[in-house]
Amino acid sequence: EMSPEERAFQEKIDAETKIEPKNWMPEGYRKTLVRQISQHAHSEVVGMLPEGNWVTRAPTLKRKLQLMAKIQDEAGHGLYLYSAMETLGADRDEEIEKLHQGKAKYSSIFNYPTLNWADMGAVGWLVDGAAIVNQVVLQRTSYGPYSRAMIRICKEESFHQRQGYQILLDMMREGTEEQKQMVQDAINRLWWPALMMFGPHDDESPNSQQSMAWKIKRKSNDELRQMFIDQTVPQLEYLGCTAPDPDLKWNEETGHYDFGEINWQEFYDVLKGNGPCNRERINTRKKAIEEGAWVREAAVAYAKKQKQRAAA
Ligand code: FAQ
Repeated sequence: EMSPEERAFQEKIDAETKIEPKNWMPEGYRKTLVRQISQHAHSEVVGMLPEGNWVTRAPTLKRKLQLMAKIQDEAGHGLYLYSAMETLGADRDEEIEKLHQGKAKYSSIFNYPTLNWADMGAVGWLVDGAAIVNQVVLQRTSYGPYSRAMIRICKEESFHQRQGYQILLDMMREGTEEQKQMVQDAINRLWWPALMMFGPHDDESPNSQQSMAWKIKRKSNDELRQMFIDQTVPQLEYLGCTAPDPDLKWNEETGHYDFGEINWQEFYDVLKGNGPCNRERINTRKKAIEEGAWVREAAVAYAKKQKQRAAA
């Protein structure tokens, strides 16, 4: 049975009124949001690493600047999201510590390596592409601060998606035979991991039902995955590439593409920390925090000094 507070809360949700930090909310709603938003923030931050791998090897100065700008955007997204999470009473340092101890999840996709320059195109096109499909819907999520963070994030992600696709188009149109093969190779490796970003099938997704009722999630994992496939396959064909999925084909009757089954064993292995790069990613983040400690200390000392001067 719902308490009167809970009923009033659900009525607000049903009426599409946003829930704000100081409003009453069920403990489960708060916990679910802290879980999802912290995982989302960690994903943005760890998500910088596969692309960071190519900053020193970008083929031209222009490409390097674009890549650096994109990576900085991801850092910014992480910061908005940690702030949104803090409005729920969660502690940023504690949540980051859980990440470093391997106790917190972040998107499975960032545990795969980026092996050639075409991966920078494929990450922008497929990974940011999948992220947008998920996040456009999250602009309508019921929690105000999360929903507002998504609006700006989506604008930046669409720029990322286009710059990624442009890298691939240039390689396919003007590249050598070897460069064209690099594009196909990047797609072969990242295609299935991109589809895994949407999470398990709806009937295997323990959080979906309650999150949909609370309108934290507005569309299900399988619905979003299908939307992504439907919008991406024509772009794949325009590139002149193929997907590593023999079952991928247009279905006249449903008006959607049919596609093959994801390797769920691989998905759960990556979630457990056993993907190709999990350990490397966490170690890199820990090292970054340790090596940046002096910068944070200096900033705090400087702020203190300025405050004392202002008071004097
Ligand atoms: N990876 O019951 P559900 C980006 C976990 S985009 C890892 O269905 P839920 C941009 C799930 O957390 C990527 N874990 O869960 C960028 C749950 O675990 P828990 C970030 C996954 O929450 C681009 C368990 O499996 N985007 O960063 C994954 O209802 C390029 C059961 O699953 C977001 O985080 C996965 N793929 O639905 C940055 C979007 N899938 O906590 C740099 C916001 C599922 O119970 C470069 N998040 N799990 O132990 C969401 O929309 C949802 O959390 C889902 C999962 C849809 C990801």
